[in-house]
Amino acid sequence: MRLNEFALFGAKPAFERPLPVGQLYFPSWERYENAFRGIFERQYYTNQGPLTELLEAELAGFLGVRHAICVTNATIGLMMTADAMGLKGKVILPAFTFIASAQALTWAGLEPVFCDVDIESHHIDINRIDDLIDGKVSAIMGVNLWGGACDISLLSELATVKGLPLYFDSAHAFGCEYEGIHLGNFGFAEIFSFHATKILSATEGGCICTNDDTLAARLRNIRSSYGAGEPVDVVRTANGRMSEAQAAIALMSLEDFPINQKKNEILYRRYEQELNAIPGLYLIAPAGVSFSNYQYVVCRVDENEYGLSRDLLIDLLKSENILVRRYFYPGLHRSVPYVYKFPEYQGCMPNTDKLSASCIQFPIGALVSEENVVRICNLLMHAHQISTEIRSRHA
Ligand code: T4K
Repeated sequence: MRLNEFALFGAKPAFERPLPVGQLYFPSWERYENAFRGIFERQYYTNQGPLTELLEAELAGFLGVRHAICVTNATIGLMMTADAMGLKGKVILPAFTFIASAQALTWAGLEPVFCDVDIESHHIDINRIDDLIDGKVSAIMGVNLWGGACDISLLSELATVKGLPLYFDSAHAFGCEYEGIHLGNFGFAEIFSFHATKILSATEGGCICTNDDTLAARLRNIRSSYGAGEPVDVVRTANGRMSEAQAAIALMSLEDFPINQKKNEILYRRYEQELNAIPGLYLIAPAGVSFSNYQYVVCRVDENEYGLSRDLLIDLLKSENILVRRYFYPGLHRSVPYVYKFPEYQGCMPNTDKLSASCIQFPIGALVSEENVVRICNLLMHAHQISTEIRSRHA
């Protein structure tokens, strides 16, 4: 390919319809219509209706967990969990995650303590946690990223030794297994996201999983009086209810999970095969899990080897209608408001800084085919081959 065959330099975009990174697995119109007809016939739209009850039972059965508590979205689930666990003071979490992981703590009146991540796995660097623990730290929150997981065994061991409760933001990890056990069963609680861009979708939605009956009772009371069961003492309540419309979509999505996971895996393997031949692009394998949902295709761009910076590559691909993203940018320690509140973190998160400057997420999910993956990778190879020209023309 020559320079003027790229859309960035005037050609027609390679893809007519934009290819997003989000999963966007949705049921057929007929299934959707049928489910919604039921809701409208019952004239019962929210407040722990029959579909939400059914979804909670099905999720608990699928994951093998005692309690699956459905909520409006994962962010409110994270806020409610911090409150229900009675956390005070500070909570340790990785600096390389989505802003909601930290903002949920801020909403719960807690101070996030940022920990750098492991450069290979992208997960919290367990060796750095000890130095961050002081008398004010009341918990550790692991974040399970990219369809992978933290080193849960080591993290649990450390939390036990330090006498700190451990819980997980598992927004990316629905359906994944660690040593053959579904995520959702680890720590005090795990929170999943059912956002449209996740493999299990309720358009918006989420779920808190726990095997702790007391915590579950508190969470149900905090969520709202509906579906709460026995009232228990909680400091505050909220409205974190999942509507029947959300539950209907999530039920169909759960039914489709095996097919959608398989499709993702096939696409991931195709990326793996194609990217292997391109210098400077390194695909990140889902860390630590025995089974992955392959929800994200994350790649590290080595600018020197590939020939283009990560950000120039993003501009190039977006102009071709390949809507790649740079999750997570910037690291939380450089994000507002934390960059102003905690200037002491600057310079202390070298791995988070490296990853947020070099990671790129490629499209995967319902709207992507194997043929699309091959075309994307061909473009990537061609861009590498004429990277010097691209750089000088773009300067
Ligand atoms: N913890 C972690 C580690 C998380 O990653 C997240 C959320 C949370 C907690 C909180 O979970 P929730 O409270 O959201 O349940 C997205 C999502 O909004 C967010 O859920 C997700 N993580 C985050 C990583 O990404 P954006 O703003 O970067 O993506 P967005 O909505 O622009 O969508 C991505 C792509 O998908 C775009 O190319 C457009 C396309 N798209 C998206 C939607 C929603 C469509 O084509 N159609 C659609 O309907 O945040």
